Amino acid sequence: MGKISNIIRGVVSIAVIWLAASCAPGQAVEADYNVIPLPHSVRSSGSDPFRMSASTTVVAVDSAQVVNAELFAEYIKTLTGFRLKITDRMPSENYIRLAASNEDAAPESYRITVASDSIVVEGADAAGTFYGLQTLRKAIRGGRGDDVLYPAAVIEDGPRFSYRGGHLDCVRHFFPADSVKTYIDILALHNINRFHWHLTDDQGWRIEIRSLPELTKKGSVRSGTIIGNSGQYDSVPYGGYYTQTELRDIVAYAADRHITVIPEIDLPGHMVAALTSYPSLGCTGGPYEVYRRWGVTDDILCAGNDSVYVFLDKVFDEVADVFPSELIHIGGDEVPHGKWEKCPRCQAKIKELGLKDDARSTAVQKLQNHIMKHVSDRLAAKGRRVIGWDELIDNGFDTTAVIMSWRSPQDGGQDGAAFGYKTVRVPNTHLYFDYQYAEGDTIGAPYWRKIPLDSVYAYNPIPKCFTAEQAANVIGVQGNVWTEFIPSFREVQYMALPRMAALAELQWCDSPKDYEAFLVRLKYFLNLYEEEGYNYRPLD
Ligand code: TNX
Repeated sequence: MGKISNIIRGVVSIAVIWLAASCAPGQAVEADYNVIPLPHSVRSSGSDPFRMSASTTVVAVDSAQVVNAELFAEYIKTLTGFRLKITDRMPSENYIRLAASNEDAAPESYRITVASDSIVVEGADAAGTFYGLQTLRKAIRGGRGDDVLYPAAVIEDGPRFSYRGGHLDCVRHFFPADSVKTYIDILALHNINRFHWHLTDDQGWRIEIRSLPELTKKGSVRSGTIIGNSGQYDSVPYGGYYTQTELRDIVAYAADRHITVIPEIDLPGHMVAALTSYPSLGCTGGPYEVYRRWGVTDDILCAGNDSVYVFLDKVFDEVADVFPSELIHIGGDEVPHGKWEKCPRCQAKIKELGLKDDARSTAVQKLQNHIMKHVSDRLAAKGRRVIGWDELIDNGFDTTAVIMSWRSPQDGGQDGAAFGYKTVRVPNTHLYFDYQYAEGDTIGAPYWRKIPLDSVYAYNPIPKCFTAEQAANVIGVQGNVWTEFIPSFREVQYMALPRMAALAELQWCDSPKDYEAFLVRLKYFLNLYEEEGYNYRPLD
């Protein structure tokens, strides 16, 4: 009997200890608002902190805020292990309330008010609320399973640039839809709001166009790939493309994260995959072969062939149908005009249009402008606007186009902003994340220029010599990840991270110039990469 009661007593006391442990407040870690990008202003209010725990409720009323709340709950689960409840009814305390009522504020801005019993995140719009939640997420500096103590404060924040871009080339190497979604998650973590998606090039056509089935049937596969820079080729067929169902799904996935997908159909050069699919689109009629190596080729769309314009109409009608973005990227880079000089149909077109060399552009450059303008007009009729590489300026495109400035003046590039164009700056001297970080690297493009983290951070999107008007033309900044030398998605992440963190501050903060302070914030930010399972280049 005594033995049994001892056993019972033992079991009871274990149960009591277990109950006490599970009801007692857990450990807590203190949050820190020194995140990336650094918020504009943080005013501490000195009262007790807010304690976020498994019993905290997120209050979201309208559908956009419910999406924000669900994403936030996922982020917090990854970092803490507990899942926040979401409700549309206000509890009396211990809640995080999401609102988009701060209507006078600038787009995408937010205010967070942290008190001991609640946090209120007020966005100027749903995107602003999302960025506020990102700040709360990023403020957690570790401690899985622990509660989080948010210091009482008022945080006011908003972006410097309205266009904050991240680019990915899914042609030179193909990354399946799930990887693209992960890339979008990575962009969202950096408060980036535009995903520039490079979908066509010489080495593959990666977007389903239902009225032109050969584009993906033939054009999405190359018969082999150059091995590194060696001049040797493998003979492994390489391909892939996104169906329109996948594309729409990705557009919606990005929209939930307040990211607009800008598709790029690169023309009239970088088109060998399309020429292989429909050889009559070229000046010579081919035959063509989906490119197995990198670089620039003379084979481009024939601008004297009327069926090329019909082809482009079909492509862009479907592109506009799948992608709701106002801006559609039409490429325009690296176009040798040799074939047009010799092509009787192109020469006839030049004559017909009365194109002549002048100080700004040659006749063939103007012919390129004609084909770009055709696409632009078609898209304008649908309420869209084109964005293209800075070669558009040389060819004489009018200022309705947004210019993506990639070349430095030494490479013949012109800054659109100085010429009156709305401009996104993505200089290959600072913001090309395909370039290796440092001498001796084995991952990434082995070009002579190396782009270390500090040189990304040092980039100044608005040169001192700009007038106020020119400065106002700079609508944003972007980082590009071309993938000639980046075969896997793990390596894409390594090349982008942490340079994208430096980019995020260029895009968001007014004057991100204290590199040492950035590095301190970055040390904690890298924990987020770890927790999310992202691959990144460790700091030197
Ligand atoms: C130039 S940037 C290109 C791309 C290459 C890249 C490599 C631009 C408009 N054209 O086709 O992939 O350099 O860094």
